[in-house]
Amino acid sequence: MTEDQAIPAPAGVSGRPLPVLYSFRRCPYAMRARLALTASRQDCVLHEVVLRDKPAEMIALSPKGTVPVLHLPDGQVLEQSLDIMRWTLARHDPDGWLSPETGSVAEMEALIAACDGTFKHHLDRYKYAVRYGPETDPLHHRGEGAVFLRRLNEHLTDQAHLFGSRPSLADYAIFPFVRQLANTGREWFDAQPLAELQTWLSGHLNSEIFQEIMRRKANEKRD
Ligand SMILES: N[C@@H](CCC(=O)N[C@@H](CS)C(=O)NCC(=O)O)C(=O)O
Repeated sequence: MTEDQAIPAPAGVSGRPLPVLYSFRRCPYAMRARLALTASRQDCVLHEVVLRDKPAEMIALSPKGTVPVLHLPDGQVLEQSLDIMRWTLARHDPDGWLSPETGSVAEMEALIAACDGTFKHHLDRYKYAVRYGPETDPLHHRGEGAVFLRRLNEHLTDQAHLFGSRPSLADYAIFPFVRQLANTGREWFDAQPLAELQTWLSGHLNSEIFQEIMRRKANEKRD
């Protein structure tokens, strides 16, 4: 992706204006958007946002104030990570993310909804328990999150990815959130009897596409 060029309508190599992506490197929602844009070879202008100091032009486009936001050259604004994935893959899906080998698009969407719903609820209360008050027990929420991890592991018992032998929309939409839970308590995660899930996660973390979307700008500070 081209980084930090002038907005609102910078041109790509073809001379056509490019979409502008407002993103935050470590946000799992922004990761899934960057993964899909990269897979579909959709060039964008990438704006790395500081979450406590969001740019006024992003808030003007999307007052709800979350990343990712994709501003298309025709003025359309996509402000949900899954909408960005669906939009770009509908235009170009060379690796067949929308055509799972096993199961259907509806089944992928249902698994993603469980990730974004119940699993994310427990993940937040495990990772950021103090934000939810003293009665919030992070270990209880870790245990509840593990219910979804076991569900994922079952998908992976006879295939390398959630919907077949190659990764699909579901894998790329979900693994950034599993990464976040694993990083919150690495020893605990590694000790779980979830061998297939652990292999799946490390495969994604070591993949070329993940390395690419996590690459820092030359002048960016490490966090
Ligand atoms: N439903 C949204 C959720 C996006 C979201 O919650 N992003 C977080 C960062 S991971 C955010 O921007 N939070 C606002 C903030 O922290 O100020 C999506 O799928 O894009």
